[in-house]
Amino acid sequence: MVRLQDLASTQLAADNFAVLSNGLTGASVTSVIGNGANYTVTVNTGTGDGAFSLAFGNSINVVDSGYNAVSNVGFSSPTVTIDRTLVAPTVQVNDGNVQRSMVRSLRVTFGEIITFVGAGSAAFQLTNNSDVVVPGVTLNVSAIDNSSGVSVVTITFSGAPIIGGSLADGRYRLRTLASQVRDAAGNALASDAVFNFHRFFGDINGDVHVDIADFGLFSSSIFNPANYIAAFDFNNDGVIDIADFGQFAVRIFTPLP
Ligand SMILES: [Ca+2]
Ligand SMILES: [Ca+2]
Ligand SMILES: [Ca+2]
Repeated sequence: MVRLQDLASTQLAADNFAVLSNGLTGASVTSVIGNGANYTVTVNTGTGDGAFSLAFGNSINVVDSGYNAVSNVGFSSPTVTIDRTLVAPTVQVNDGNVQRSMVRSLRVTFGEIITFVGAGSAAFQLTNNSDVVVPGVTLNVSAIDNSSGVSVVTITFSGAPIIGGSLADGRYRLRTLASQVRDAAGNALASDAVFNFHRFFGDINGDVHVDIADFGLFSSSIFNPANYIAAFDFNNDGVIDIADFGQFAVRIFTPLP
């Protein structure tokens, strides 16, 4: 409802109003009903997420009760937020380093504040790249951290296949289940969000091969506490030694299954 004082003789039309939108596509005034000082302005909010407000666009044909032209109508509505979608999350492996030699955590960042429908652990699924759930691996999902203004959770792993805190060698897929996440407006993901990654012990540069490029760094780290590289510590015992080298040696120049 728009109340415009002193416009008692004016018939306003859609083109007297302007929709100021941010992020919305195609927001526009669809009808203006009323006369004199009171109008109901209906706005089609278009598509997408964003916000809009309604303002007076021009004063064409606007006169006051004395039929004097009105040139400066001060009107703007409160801003209305429109949220129709849940932004898909992004996933970071470990701390964001390219290495895939030890995969000990995944950091899932949503584009906004979310809540889980059930337990956080029920919102994620770890499969191989054929979508078969990886047996024996438990996903430990942290509490939601909203301190950055968006929701972030960290996933770590436990279970028999986990050695040194890391997933075993393999090609993986983290699936964020659309049915288990909602934004503040109650929106769900349009579909499950899928993130593909791999783990291959020794692959310090993340190129899915364990080869001479990786060996260069491994050799600088073995028996050299001053150059300890945690991503080469297969058994996570704080040293890079023959036990870790044994694991590196059986993989070099072999393909990741
Ligand atoms: Ca949203
Ligand atoms: Ca490599
Ligand atoms: Ca070690």
